Amino acid sequence: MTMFNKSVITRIVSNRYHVYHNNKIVEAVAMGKLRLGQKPIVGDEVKIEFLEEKYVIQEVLPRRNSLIRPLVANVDQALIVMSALEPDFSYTLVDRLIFLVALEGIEPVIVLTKTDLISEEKKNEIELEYTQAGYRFIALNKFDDASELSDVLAGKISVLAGQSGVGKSSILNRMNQDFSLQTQEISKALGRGKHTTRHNQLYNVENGWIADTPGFSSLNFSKVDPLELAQKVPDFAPFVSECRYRDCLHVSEPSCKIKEELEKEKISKVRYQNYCDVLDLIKEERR
Ligand SMILES: Nc1nc2c(ncn2[C@@H]2O[C@H](COP(=O)(O)OP(=O)(O)OP(=O)(O)O)[C@@H](O)[C@H]2O)c(=O)[nH]1
Ligand SMILES: [Mg+2]
Ligand SMILES: [Zn+2]
Repeated sequence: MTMFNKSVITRIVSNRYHVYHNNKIVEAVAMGKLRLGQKPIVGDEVKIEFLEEKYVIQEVLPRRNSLIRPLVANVDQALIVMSALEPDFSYTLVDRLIFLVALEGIEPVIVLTKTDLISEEKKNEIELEYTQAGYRFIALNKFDDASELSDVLAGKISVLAGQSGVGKSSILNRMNQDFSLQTQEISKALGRGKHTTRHNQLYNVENGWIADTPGFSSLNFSKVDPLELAQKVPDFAPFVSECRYRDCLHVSEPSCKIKEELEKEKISKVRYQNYCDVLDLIKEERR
């Protein structure tokens, strides 16, 4: 396993850094000069030395990328978690998360949880919507041990993204009995008005790292550049170079390849509509 010869920050508690280093987790402090620059975050790869009885982070290596929610660096993929029911499945929410993740150049993997609560037909319908468009898709229920995720996670840094109560922490608990992360019935979580999971931490699973993260309460598109989104929606990406205009938003421009493919049902109508709604949202949020 080459990747984890690297030293990686797995958790930050005030100014103490938990760093995976030489096959174990050590606690380290940051050099004074480090704190003046970019603040290290979970997922950062670091150079670390043992000096005067303690581990000291000497340098943070350049980041490949970083997500803001959750705040994690060097993310290889995001598992977009959505429950089949409780809370209700929402194509809108899944697609908005796909867009945000794709804008960061991070690969989305769709994970449908709580499939024990819906019919096989309904499950298949959701699965087809995403597999047809080329997404990786995994369906889970509470009787699964979640080992289906093993291949997906191996050797990578992954984050779990999804609203509160969809079962993100439950997935990790099923993958490793030692974790015993706190989970909670959604009715209770909503009643308290708080999320069950409240901090960022990377957990070691299947020779990879995965961050359990608090569910979000809202998604913000105000800083998204519509043209960038138009290029990066994964469903559109294979075709965008064939639109007549380089700055095509795929709305009402002539000779738009995306609209052509949409007519031929080669691009999902659901995703296209969700994309158009997000364009409107960007306009509104900018006002
Ligand atoms: N029926 C069913 N319930 C599930 C399944 N997975 C999780 N749950 C339940 O869903 C509830 C919420 O699960 P959590 O794992 O706490 O959800 P979370 O996404 O981590 O929530 P936050 O930490 O608040 O963001 C718990 O009561 C779980 O027992 C499943 O596959 N089927
Ligand atoms: Mg949780
Ligand atoms: Zn176009």
